[in-house]
Amino acid sequence: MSSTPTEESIVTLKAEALDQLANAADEASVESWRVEYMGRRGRLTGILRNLGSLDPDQRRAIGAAANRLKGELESALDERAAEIKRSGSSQPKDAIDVTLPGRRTRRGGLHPSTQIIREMLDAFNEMGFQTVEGNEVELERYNFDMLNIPADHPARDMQDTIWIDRERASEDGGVLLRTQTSGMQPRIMEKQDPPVRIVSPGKCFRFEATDATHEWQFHQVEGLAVDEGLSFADLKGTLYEFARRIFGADRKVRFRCDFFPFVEPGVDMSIDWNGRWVEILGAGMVHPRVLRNVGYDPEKYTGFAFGVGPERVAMLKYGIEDIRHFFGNDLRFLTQF
Ligand code: YSA
Repeated sequence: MSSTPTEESIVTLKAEALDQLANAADEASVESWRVEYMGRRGRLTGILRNLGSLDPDQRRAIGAAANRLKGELESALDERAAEIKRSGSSQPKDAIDVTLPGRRTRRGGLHPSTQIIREMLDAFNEMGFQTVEGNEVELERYNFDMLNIPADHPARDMQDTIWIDRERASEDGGVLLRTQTSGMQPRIMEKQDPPVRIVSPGKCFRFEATDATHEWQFHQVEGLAVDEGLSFADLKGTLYEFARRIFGADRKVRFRCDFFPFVEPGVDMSIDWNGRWVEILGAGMVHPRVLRNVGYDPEKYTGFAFGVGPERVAMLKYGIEDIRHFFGNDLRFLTQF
């Protein structure tokens, strides 16, 4: 500053300097500020240098004010520099440090249940089954009654569930979280005439104690085929081929008689797991009463159906020892797939 220093110019300089310093966000800005105000050609240095042009009284008064300001600006400078160091923002906020090593971007992935369900659906699709999506909230009528499981049937106890509205006054009965995907059988058959060949994946819920092979929420993939002349051999052939595609030709498979009110005869299928059998599905020939319930003629049509548990399939395929990992939300498990 080369003009004659005045008290006003010192007051103005102080306000500008402190304002600008407060806005200096990093070390480089603080250094530019220092040069602008206190460097060899700085604005305050200019005032101090020009004190000699003043008369003695003014020089004393303005000189004292200028020196006071110099002390204040030096303290403010030290303080601001320390603040910046403490906050670690020696870089502008949006600066990119190109010297940092690269980090892998975390990519999301499909849940293991979704992956195995897709694999299972692919196998059935290739065998001619069409995929149909179902509903998780189901009417009592489809989950139980249409499947030959009336209100007083003991099979209901084995599939105790979470009711949305149990007392609902309707001929469809209450509303519940479905216990099995089998409700899709009557839903599909009511809508279309044979031939039928569908698979329907989705979530099921049961009010039951959990252990290594039982969860209270799990998936199933339902399968249904109805046509003239379908036999138990078609059921067996379809399920053996499914097991071969998923587990390979060498894995041991066991078929056993089982009971489900909506099939006759009924079976279940297990897969060998280190000398132990783990059940993956229930199946059977569609009960004539179920066919009649949807208006099909059981003298003309026969059918087979099955319900597979994908989490159990994935456990057997990948050696997962506890089904509870699937819904534990633990990334150490989920990211392995
Ligand atoms: C039977 C005959 C048919 O014509 C059609 C479908 C069925 C299956 C029947 N709806 C059913 O749900 N049978 S099941 O209770 O034995 O379950 C079938 C499969 O679902 C089981 O083999 C298992 O793989 C899976 N599952 C059942 N409860 C489970 C479970 N998976 C995990 N946790 C549970 N609590």
